[in-house]
Amino acid sequence: MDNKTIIFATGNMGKMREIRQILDGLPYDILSMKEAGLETDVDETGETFEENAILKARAIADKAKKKGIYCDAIVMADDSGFEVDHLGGRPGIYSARFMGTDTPYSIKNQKILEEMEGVPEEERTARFVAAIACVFPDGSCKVVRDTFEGLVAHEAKGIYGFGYDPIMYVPEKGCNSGELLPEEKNKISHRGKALMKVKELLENL
Ligand code: ITT
Repeated sequence: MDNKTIIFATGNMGKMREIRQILDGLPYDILSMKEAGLETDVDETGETFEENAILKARAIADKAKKKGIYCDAIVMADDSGFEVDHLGGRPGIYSARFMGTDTPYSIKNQKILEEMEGVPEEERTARFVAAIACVFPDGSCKVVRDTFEGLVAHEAKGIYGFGYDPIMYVPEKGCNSGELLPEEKNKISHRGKALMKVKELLENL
């Protein structure tokens, strides 16, 4: 039997790489929205990760419907971010937009490290959060969420991952998230754990 299709509504290649690694082995072809010819800009006007994930997935599902393509596909979207407790949860849902979307992460990360200078260990708690929305061909929608807990590091380290990975220290691993090999990060990350929940949903369809 032919594989079914999952379209992932993301323009972030770092996310897309992780999603493919984690969902590898499922009987689904996984396409980015660009590969499906369904690229679109979505205003992330929601106030939560969940709301924004649903907005992104629905926008692409609606576009597919209008074009009359991929009508049997499951459309998914990830809305995620880095929450720093001492900064009142910033950058949070604004993680991609923090200091401007085109600003390099070396600069965004440096800014957070500066804002956290002198803050004691017990107040450096932070986490990555991911909400993943799945829109099914019948129009129904499910959202899952998970977190990846850590501390704001004292310096940026590591060449793996993307975004804020270099500045989150992961106590259980004794290194920063940016120093974790992809397969190690995927086992414990917000996105890895949320996608395991998605796998369960798919297995029970
Ligand atoms: P799409 O909306 O196209 O998926 P985006 O990058 O704009 O891409 P979000 O609005 O969900 O996505 O913002 C997520 C941001 O949070 C991302 O750009 C990173 O800055 C940060 N982030 C999320 N997951 C991360 C991870 O695993 N490691 C490092 N940073 C992460």
